[in-house]
Amino acid sequence: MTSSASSFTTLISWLSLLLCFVEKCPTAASTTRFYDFKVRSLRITKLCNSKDIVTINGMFPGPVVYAQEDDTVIVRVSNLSPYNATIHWHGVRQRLSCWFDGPSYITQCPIQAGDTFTYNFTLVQQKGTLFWHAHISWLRATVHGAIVVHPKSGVPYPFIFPYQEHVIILGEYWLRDIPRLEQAVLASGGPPPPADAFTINGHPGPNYNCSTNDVYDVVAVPGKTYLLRLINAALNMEVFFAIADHKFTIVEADAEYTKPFTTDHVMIGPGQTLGVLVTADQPIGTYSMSMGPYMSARNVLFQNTTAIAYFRYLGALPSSLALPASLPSFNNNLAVKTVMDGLRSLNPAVDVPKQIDADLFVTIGLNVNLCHSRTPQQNCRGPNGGVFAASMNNISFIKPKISLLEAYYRRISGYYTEDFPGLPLEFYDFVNGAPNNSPNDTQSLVGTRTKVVEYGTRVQLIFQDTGTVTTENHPMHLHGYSFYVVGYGIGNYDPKTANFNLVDPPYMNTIGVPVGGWAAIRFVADNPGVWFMHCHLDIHLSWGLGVVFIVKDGKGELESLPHPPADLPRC
Ligand SMILES: *[C@@H]1O[C@H](CO)[C@@H](O)[C@H](O)[C@H]1NC(C)=O
Ligand SMILES: *[C@@H]1O[C@H](CO)[C@@H](O)[C@H](O)[C@H]1NC(C)=O
Ligand SMILES: *[C@@H]1O[C@H](CO)[C@@H](O)[C@H](O)[C@H]1NC(C)=O
Ligand SMILES: *[C@@H]1O[C@H](CO)[C@@H](O)[C@H](O)[C@H]1NC(C)=O
Ligand SMILES: *[C@@H]1O[C@H](CO)[C@@H](O)[C@H](O)[C@H]1NC(C)=O
Ligand SMILES: [Cu+2]
Repeated sequence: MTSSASSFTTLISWLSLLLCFVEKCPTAASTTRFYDFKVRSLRITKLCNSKDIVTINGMFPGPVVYAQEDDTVIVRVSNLSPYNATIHWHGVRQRLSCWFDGPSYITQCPIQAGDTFTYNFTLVQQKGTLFWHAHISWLRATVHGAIVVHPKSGVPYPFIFPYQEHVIILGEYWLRDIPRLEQAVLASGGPPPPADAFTINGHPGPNYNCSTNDVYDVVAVPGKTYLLRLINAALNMEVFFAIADHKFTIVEADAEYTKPFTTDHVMIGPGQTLGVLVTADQPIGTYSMSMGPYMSARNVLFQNTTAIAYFRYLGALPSSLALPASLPSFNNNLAVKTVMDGLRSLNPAVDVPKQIDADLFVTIGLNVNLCHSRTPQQNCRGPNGGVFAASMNNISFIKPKISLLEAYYRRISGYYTEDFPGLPLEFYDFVNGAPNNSPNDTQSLVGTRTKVVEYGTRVQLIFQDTGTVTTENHPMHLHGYSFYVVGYGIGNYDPKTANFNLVDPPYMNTIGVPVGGWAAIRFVADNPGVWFMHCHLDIHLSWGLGVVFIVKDGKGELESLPHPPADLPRC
């Protein structure tokens, strides 16, 4: 670009900024962003072991996808690894583009070794921090990266313009090969082992003996404000995050602006993202940014060490000791509630559905099923010689052999049923009791059941945690939509006492349902397709904590699902 052209562009963007304050923001032309993703299995030397991990373009975490609101993103994924792969664009609402959502056996068959598939979707009215990740087996552990969607040119943030932005991806790392680990855990019927390390942007930090000299750091200029785009890409752990002696102001959650809320820690579950502002307003020094466990379930082994990165002021002596951050203790449920209470939509005109067409009540939790293996020593390692399972309304989801979207679209019968119940079979004391008053009744039913809804249905869904095996905070994620979190509480949901916020509820895609409690969400089912809703702890998803919504086409224009792309993988 010539300098006169660029100053002209600058002038235009200043003018539009001005317009933005005066009137409605101008709609800048949207662009198409192209990315090439190569799935590769290779060695990453910055981690202490020397085995191969599955990556995108040899990077861990993977490349950042940058775009602006309303841009189209085209990503060609070539699978050069020996494993089946798919990529999910987590939080992208995929308006009329369900074919490109990515969950394996839900919207597509896997991209098999040697094959290529091109994802093509538009970020319709979306901006903020999202991420992409593999949505097949447990490959997400290493196959993930950020999606950063900026506002349109000339449209300001509704908060102080940060001096710099940093993506901070929180992860869990295993020294063992992930596909083998998955196979072994699922065959055992028992729980997964804790991760060997937590990681911040791929670095475990000084608490792990392999990486003391290799710590991720953010260099901070005294007095400046930074926007940290936090993403929890961990497989199975919800975590706390804090910076020593610094407070955060949360300004965005799941790529939607929130009312500014200041806190000294955050809790973030797998599948969630938070935009937080932090100002370098402390004495010059090096401050730890720490990530530690939040574990709400009983009797679960977990990684009980913190990953550390540095928030290092310009001018701090390299030898200066990093000040430690204090994190809430691993079972501090109140610290979780405090953060949740602070999440409110910034948008003064939220369009929360006030009338409800479909009122669903769905229990979520763990189960132990009977083990029928002839080699119980190897395969019946769950409690009391059973096998672990997990369910929604007592149904453990079994993934089908073909893509459900294809089965639905081409009317291929026999792969799923349409009888997912909108209510539990029995109402009992879900949190403290047992069905039929029989504490040994921990079993679930298995099936590939879906819930079919008409286009435009206004849905309310209450998630109710159960105490079968153990209560636990489950990060529930819905594909294809954001939803308003209109209420939550502890214990069994009771419509007579439940408090709902229909004024400024946060608009999210993943909600951590309080341990031993409930959460209520609302959304309008106006995006046709086959949409997965599941717990974002991969082990729970593998055990069956998921269900599929089928949203039918509407009658109007732009209300039906387009034809599948020509290169859609086959099973
Ligand atoms: C992406 O989708 C749009 C709209 O459906 C289409 O016009 C375009 O050709 C597609 N691009 C690619 C590279 O597939
Ligand atoms: C740290 O070192 C000890 C002893 O050498 C070893 O047993 C352990 O596995 C190491 N931990 C990590 C995370 O590498
Ligand atoms: C986790 O580690 C902390 C600090 O080392 C310790 O106090 C606590 O007992 C540990 N918790 C569990 C559940 O292992
Ligand atoms: C779930 O289904 C199993 C198997 O049919 C049954 O034994 C159990 O009572 C059911 N539990 C609930 C809570 O409905
Ligand atoms: C990869 O996907 C294909 C198609 O679904 C399936 O037949 C094959 O068994 C899968 N391979 C592995 C290793 O899971
Ligand atoms: Cu869960």
